[in-house]
Amino acid sequence: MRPLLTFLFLVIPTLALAETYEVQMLNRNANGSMVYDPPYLNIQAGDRVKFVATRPGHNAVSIQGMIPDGAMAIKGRLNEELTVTLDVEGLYGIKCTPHFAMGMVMVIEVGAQKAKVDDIPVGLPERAAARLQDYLAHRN
Ligand SMILES: [Cu+2]
Repeated sequence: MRPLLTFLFLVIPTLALAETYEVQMLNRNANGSMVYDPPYLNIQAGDRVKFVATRPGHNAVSIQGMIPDGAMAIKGRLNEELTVTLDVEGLYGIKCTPHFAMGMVMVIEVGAQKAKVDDIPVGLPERAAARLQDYLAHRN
């Protein structure tokens, strides 16, 4: 009996607390054009992120160098609604393949908010890098 109870106490809170966060993929909002909304998320390990193809022509793909060690890269197809479970803590950078150069990127921090601007890889398109820096600087 005791091991079963221990198991239930460990597993049930995790299942009950896992949340799904929706991110819209948009051509435009009040923050500009070619944007994820919201552009920044701070979630807990085990939570899910659902990329909603609100407008056509977008996707959600991991930015190289912005995937935590041991985490799977995110690879969404164009126009596809994609739900991912993020189990590994750390910093995730997401880009829209066709609009990367226009700055269509977002940041997800799983666990503690400890990413720094220095964690953004060098060599990204200028507008993408600028938005990533802005999102990290203005998180709350
Ligand atoms: Cu796009």
